[in-house]
Amino acid sequence: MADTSFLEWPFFEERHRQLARDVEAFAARELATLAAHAHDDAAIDAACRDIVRRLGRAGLLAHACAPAPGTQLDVRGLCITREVLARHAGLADFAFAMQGLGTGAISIAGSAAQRAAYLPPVMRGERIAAFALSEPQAGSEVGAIATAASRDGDGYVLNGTKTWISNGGIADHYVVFARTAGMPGGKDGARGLSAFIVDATAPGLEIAARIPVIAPHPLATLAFRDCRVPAHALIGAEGDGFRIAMATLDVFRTTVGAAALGFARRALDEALRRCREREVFGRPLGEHQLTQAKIADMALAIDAAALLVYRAAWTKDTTGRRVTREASMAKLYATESAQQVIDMAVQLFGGTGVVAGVAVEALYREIRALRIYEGTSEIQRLVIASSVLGAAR
Ligand code: COS
Repeated sequence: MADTSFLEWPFFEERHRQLARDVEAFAARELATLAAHAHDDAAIDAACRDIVRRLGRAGLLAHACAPAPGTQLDVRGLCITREVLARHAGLADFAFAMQGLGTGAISIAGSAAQRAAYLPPVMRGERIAAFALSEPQAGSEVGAIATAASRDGDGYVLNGTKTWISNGGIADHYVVFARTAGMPGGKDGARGLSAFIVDATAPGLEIAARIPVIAPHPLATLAFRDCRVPAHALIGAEGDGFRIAMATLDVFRTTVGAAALGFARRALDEALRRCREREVFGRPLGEHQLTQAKIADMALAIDAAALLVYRAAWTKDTTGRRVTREASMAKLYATESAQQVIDMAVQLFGGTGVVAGVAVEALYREIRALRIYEGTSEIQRLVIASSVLGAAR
């Protein structure tokens, strides 16, 4: 049984503790019976759609969006849900998280009409959302985005390529960041970006390629060829795109930390079981001091990560202010330390730890991308340093 004593920390209200119990009950009820997804694309896509529908029916996707104008995303709710789901099944965490990330810009900056049209079906699990920021030449450097959105009559025409798009191919809409002014790269590259909601059925939008990854989930490259969207697809005003993307990442980077935390907690649970069950040199593994050192390091890393994740979430929820530094610290520390925690768990399992399909082997694959997506560890260090140096000026 996972340690849930962190829920007694003052960051949480009773509704958060109840949410943790609800997600736990959902996982026990719905995820245990979910067929282990095969490594073929169709089965993975079907599993994702199924999980989204189940999350919607259970009411858990209500925590992924902020439908009422003037309200904000509940970052602690997002984090708790991701943490608990990640402890049980990486694909369930992925499916939940993308419903939030793929509507984050609408929850944060959407008009009343955009909220009403897009958020309720996503919260019911009836429609699938995706976030399309990265491009082949614009990953870390958002200001290098080259996808163009040209004003044309009463709408915009999009041309360009987006890649590493989670839910690519199964999403019903994509929030796409494209250039309405200025040139890619350079000092002013971040200005002139705008955010659009593009329905998957928009003519001129195609799935150019499926990308197979280490922990399989739907991931694709999208091509926009004279893809026309109406003027009301624009989120906020022209030129707001960079700010909207960053504000979305300020929320979701913290939740990536929470997912990493869920993976790390699961690794510790597995390691503790191994310590009880495995005997070596005539004693249980857990009675050896070298093992105890690992267990101590794992538990310490988990608590430190949890403090950073829930500090960032609590600060955003209770102040509403920009939490760029706190979110970057949470993501950086939680993902990097989870990788180490999981690696230690694999080591404690010995040869069994690298057998395809065992829990710690799956965690070892699941964690890796979290140190890259939504801002690499290197970008998080740049963001933290820039904030610390700026404050000292
Ligand atoms: N919230 C609101 N506004 C923000 C912001 C935030 N979190 N971060 C920056 N801004 C504003 C800045 O205040 C600045 O405004 P002004 O032009 O009015 O001064 C503007 O946006 C540009 O900011 P900055 O100069 O910091 O932008 P840079 O081009 O230097 O880029 C980094 C900053 C590198 C941090 C950004 O490009 C980044 O986060 N890259 C990683 C992207 C990423 O996560 N990719 C993964 C894709 S999602 S899977």
